[in-house]
Amino acid sequence: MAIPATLPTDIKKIREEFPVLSQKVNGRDLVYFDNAATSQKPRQVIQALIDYYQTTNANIHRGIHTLAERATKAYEETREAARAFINAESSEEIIFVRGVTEAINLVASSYGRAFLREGDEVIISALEHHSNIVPWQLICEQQKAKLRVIPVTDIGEIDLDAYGKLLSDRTRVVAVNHASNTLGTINPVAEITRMAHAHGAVVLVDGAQAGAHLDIDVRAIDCDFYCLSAHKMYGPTGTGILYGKKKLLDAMPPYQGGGEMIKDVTFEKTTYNELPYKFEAGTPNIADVIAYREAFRFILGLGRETIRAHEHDLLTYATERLTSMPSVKIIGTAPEKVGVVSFVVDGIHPFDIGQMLDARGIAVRTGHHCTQPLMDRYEIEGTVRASFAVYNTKEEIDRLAEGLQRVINFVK
Ligand code: 7TS
Repeated sequence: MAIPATLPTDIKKIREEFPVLSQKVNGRDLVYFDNAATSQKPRQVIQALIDYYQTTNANIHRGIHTLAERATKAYEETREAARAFINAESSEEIIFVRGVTEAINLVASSYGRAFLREGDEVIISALEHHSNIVPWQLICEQQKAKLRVIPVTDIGEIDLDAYGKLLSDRTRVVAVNHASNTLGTINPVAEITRMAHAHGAVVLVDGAQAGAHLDIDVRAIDCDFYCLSAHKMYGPTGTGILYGKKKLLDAMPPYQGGGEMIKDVTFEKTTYNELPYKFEAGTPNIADVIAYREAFRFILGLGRETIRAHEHDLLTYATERLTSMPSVKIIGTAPEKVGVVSFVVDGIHPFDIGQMLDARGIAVRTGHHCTQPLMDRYEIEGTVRASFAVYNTKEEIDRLAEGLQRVINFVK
């Protein structure tokens, strides 16, 4: 695509790594602002997938032949890369899953079955994605435990005073996101964890919207579980990680039964494999796990500080541009945000805005963003959401603002 000459050359270079960006959509250069749903993939991730199938393809952990050993080694190298990326103590604490949804279901189901009892409480926030709500509802119903919800403030922050009041000796689990997919709010997860631990509760952090944007240090946060989806951080779909503290994972029963997760099987009794394999039943998503390693390399190669600074610039610029439009209202104005701008426009349905922007080659998401209770909190049906990645530019935000102005002029 024609990159405006005003762009810093490094952004041009970064964009060249993403083949999908250099296309026209509906006759215009694509502006991809749906990164919170899934990010685009750099060449090195795509190439790793091709290379794997062309040179390696074999099942892991069981063959002694050369290809099987090569595949196993590459698969385990991603585990080590994931460990380092979030600063976990041991790679035994890294479980490969399909993504954040499966990670949360694993913890809710396995930890919940073993440790939740009637009258116990699980705390989530009103800022959660459905995948950090529904698994807890399911297990609470099953175990007769109670789900409690921390309210959010008008600007979209978790209300820490209210949280403090909800915590009690009945609290067993606190599950919150590191950053909100709908509002962009970055939550004080270390503080939330400290408060939960004071009551003996374990903490799960949903890092879906943090992986591509924030520094993640699970030992500094001291959370008990942390979840990532590869596809939201420049990696492939269908894989991600669950981090869990070893002593908790050791104490938890298996989530699924099958090959790989066992030590010995007889019809009378089965003993389970050690960590992390106890939680990885069956043939995993080998190719995508191997390519995930390149996503970690891509992010660390650019540097998380650089990414954060660039996206912060984009967020500030987009916020200014949209705030200057009288009929536009931004939902979620917390001082600490990742690059997400959600907004509503007086008298125009978000869906119509999304369609008209798409006609101009601009991809945004519209609707409730899988956070219906949050929409209820603000008494709206949905928003239009633009979410940024490292390859986005201010010129693209200009295109969004111009497109939006045309929609408003057209409808009004
Ligand atoms: N948690 C958060 C905070 C999310 O943003 C998402 C996906 C998930 C969990 C689920 O992740 P998955 O990889 O298991 O699907 N969020 C979005 C979104 O904002 N638009 O599309 C998907």
